[in-house]
Amino acid sequence: MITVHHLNNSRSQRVLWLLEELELPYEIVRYERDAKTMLAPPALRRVHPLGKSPVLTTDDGLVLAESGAIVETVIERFGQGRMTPPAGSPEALRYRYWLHYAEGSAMPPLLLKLIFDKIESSKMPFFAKPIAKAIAGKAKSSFITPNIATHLDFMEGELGKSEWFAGDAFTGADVQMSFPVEAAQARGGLDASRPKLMAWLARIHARAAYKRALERGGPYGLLS
Ligand SMILES: N[C@@H](CCC(=O)N[C@@H](CS)C(=O)NCC(=O)O)C(=O)O
Repeated sequence: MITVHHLNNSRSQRVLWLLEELELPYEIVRYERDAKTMLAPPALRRVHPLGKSPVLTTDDGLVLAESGAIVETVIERFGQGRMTPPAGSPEALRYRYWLHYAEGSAMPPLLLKLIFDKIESSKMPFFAKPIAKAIAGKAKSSFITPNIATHLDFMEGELGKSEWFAGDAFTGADVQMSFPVEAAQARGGLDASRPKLMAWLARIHARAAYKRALERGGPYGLLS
């Protein structure tokens, strides 16, 4: 049996979605973020030393973290050729590219945005507030916001070439890309001015497996 160690409102939602797409049986062990810090509970460290979600475990002793590695491994082991382009095709290279790009390139500026937004709005002594605001504002205007925009333009352009990230077929690359694109819509300025990305989001959200994964995973804040 496959077990997904699932943190609410997190990247593990896309692992549930992948398993629903492949119609594989799985169980969920749930973890709740600390309401104040938003961090995962210590119990997750007993599953994997980093204590982050997702982690996937199997009865035969596999303990796998890192969502890109999970998506790739699940498709390789259990996909029976589904959700991955034919080996050696140009699409296979694109598939690999997006699997890495999602966490390696797209997420870092979005995470920085989240951190600096929090710094701006967090409680602190009154005399520190203007300094913190000025530093956060400068980091966002000079680096973070333009970087996010460059990534969004790039993704928009790529989706102008084909319906799905790796080509004309829906693959694990679309599952892996869902989190950064959803995060960009929630807090990175993605809106109707990038119609290809918005249409792609509408397509993934309309999939029956995506909806089933939401039902099993529970509330998913990035969509609200
Ligand atoms: N690159 C990792 C990131 C894992 C990660 O940061 N997960 C977040 C959830 S979206 C987490 O567990 N946060 C809680 C914490 O850091 O305590 C992946 O894609 O799996």
